[in-house]
Amino acid sequence: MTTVITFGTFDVLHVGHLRILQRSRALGDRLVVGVSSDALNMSKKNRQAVFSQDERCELVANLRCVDEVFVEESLELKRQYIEKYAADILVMGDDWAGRFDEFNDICRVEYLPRTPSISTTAVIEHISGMAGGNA
Ligand code: C2G
Repeated sequence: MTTVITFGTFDVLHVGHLRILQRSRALGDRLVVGVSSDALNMSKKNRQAVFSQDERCELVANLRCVDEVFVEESLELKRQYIEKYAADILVMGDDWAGRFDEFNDICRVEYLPRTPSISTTAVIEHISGMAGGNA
């Protein structure tokens, strides 16, 4: 049984998120996802997530390709999370390429290409623009 682990905020869930989770799951038999806490997201992005960590966990946990979720409290705890969930493969989007190579001693580290032309920021800007147009 091959366990895959990946991490992310997954705010305003979109098809780029879904596809990387599907591609991660296809590398093994079980997919575990660390969803960034609200505090970790704020420290990474300097912006409050639209959906709370409980809502983001609920959405991700109920995708067919996801087997288990937990709240990622700190970027510094990656090694502990990989060991706790006995992950064989760590997947990250290629926006993080090279940043997690230090974990090659305990698992395989894969960086998958991001889906082009979609992001949480773009969705938020799109909706903000629509709201402005109707005002
Ligand atoms: N993603 C993607 N294509 C997009 C947008 C996002 O493949 N168009 C991927 C990202 O590369 C990431 C995952 O979806 O692997 C989640 O994206 P974010 O929520 O932006 O996650 P991020 O803030 O990069 O968190 O421990 C590391 C972090 O917690 C990663």
